[in-house]
Amino acid sequence: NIKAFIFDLDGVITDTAEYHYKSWQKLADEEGLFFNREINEQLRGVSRMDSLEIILDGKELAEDLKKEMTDRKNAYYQKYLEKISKEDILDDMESKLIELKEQGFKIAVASSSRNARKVLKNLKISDLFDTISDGNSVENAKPAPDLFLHTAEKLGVEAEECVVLEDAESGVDAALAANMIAVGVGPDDRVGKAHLVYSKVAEIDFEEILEKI
Ligand code: G16
Ligand code: MG
Repeated sequence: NIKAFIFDLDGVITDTAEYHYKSWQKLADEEGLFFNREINEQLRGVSRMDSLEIILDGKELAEDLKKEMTDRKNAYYQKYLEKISKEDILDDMESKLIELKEQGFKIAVASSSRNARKVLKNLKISDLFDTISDGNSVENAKPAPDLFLHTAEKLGVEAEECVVLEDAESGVDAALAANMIAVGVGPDDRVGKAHLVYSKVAEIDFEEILEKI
């Protein structure tokens, strides 16, 4: 008996991946670190510090230096965020969200991003959600189930009553670990472990999801 839909932000509601990419690329260039789009793909849904660790690829640095680097990357990223607006909502996601609410479902955002509230504010959809969880909400990032479990608790529903929409492998893993229904958005080699997969956001069909699960 599904009561709530929990949405990942980056890759499901909007696509800020390109801005993350450009910001990491700038930092990597400044630091002489090897980075490209292929490595960037591995950062999908991964927290800021975990992303830096992937880029460092085993290279050990002092904690304060790593903190300075992630702060610098975030400053570049926030510059891009100033430019985003309602037009950056993917496809017909806003009308889909409104429809789910009208049908009586609770809806939430559960993003790894510490900038999630800022992004939602600029997209002008913050008020639609019953609750918003972000990169500050729990200690253990995706693929740990914590962020989704925390979100279900705030919604007042059981994990089994939640459907999670995710574009990242780490997010699908987190949803499955939380004992929720996982709907993947993207190629099978990325989100194929989900209960149901759509290749892109425009194809997500909520009626079908409710029928099939
Ligand atoms: C998003 C992105 C990730 C990013 C993470 C942390 O997660 O997909 O690439 O590294 O947030 O972002 P920030 O540096 O803003 O805290 P999600 O969960 O919304 O896909
Ligand atoms: Mg995502």
